[in-house]
Amino acid sequence: MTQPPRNRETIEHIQPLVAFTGAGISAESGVPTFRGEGGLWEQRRAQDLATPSAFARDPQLVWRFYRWRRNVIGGCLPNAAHRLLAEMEQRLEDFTLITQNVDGLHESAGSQNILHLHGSLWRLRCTRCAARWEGRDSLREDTLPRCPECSSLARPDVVWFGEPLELQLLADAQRAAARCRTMLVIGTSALVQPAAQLPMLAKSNSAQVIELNVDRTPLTAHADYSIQGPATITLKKWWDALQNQA
Ligand code: BJW
Ligand code: ZN
Repeated sequence: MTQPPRNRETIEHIQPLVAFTGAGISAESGVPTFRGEGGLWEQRRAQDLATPSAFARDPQLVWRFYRWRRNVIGGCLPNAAHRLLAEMEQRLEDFTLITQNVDGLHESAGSQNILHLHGSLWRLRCTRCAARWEGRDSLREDTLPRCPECSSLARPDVVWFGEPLELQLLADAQRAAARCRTMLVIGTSALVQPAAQLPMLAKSNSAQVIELNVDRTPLTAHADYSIQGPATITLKKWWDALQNQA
């Protein structure tokens, strides 16, 4: 179905609520998405930049890509959709934010409890020991970042293709998806596993799944409602309609 929900629901009826976000929520902040027109993988091959073997082969190339992303995203601000999700966290008793995004804009908007399935662009980790650290400052272009504990090569603390998601994090996300009454799926192509299973998990446990996206995705046919349009507009419309029912 591609029309907005009638919103017979009130704030109580939609909880537990899970918001599950992807790159599309940050598109209106100027953050490039991955797929589709102008997406990162349109001009580049993911297997050359976002896999462990790419990093082993050419860490300079991979770090150049991540330094560039950090520079672009460092200049982006959260948008109205990020801010509204942060407000929902304050207003609702049972709200969970699950994101695939590594850009940090949910935190900048004020969201506090976030399950970051694919890590963070603003954290680094050691390729040898267990060290992990925040690294927001710009990274020198002439040298590769090193671990402060053991001086081994550092890598972005993100999840690349072929790498497992952090077990506890995935379990927490699956638990939230399985117990929610409503899941908002915002700005994701719903292609990348295992994250893409979360809406289906919610659905198979009788949640209402509402997709907010500018385009159709493989999830569209399974969603209870699919609201087409930019997230800043559709999320506000959905939330405002809910307030008017209260
Ligand atoms: C808007 C909008 C607006 C725009 N408003 N909407 C074959 C079949 C099935 C699975 C596999 C397979 N081959 C390989 C796999 C597994 C693989 C996978 O899923 N591949 C598929 C692509 C085929 N998955 C993995 O490898 C994962 N790990 C794994 O499976 O481990 C198994 C394992 C177990 C035990 C031991 C070892 C391994 C890991 C996946 C990691 C993904 N990493 C990335 C990079 C993160 C770091 C970085 O940023 O560099 O995560 S890839 C990239 O895709 C990033 C994203 O989080 C993720 C999802 O993308 P997202 O968010 O959906 O963005 P887009 O660009 O795709 O979509 C944007 C959407 O927004 C679009 O729909 C637009 O229409 C919409 N939009 N503007 C609303 N204003
Ligand atoms: Zn180390």
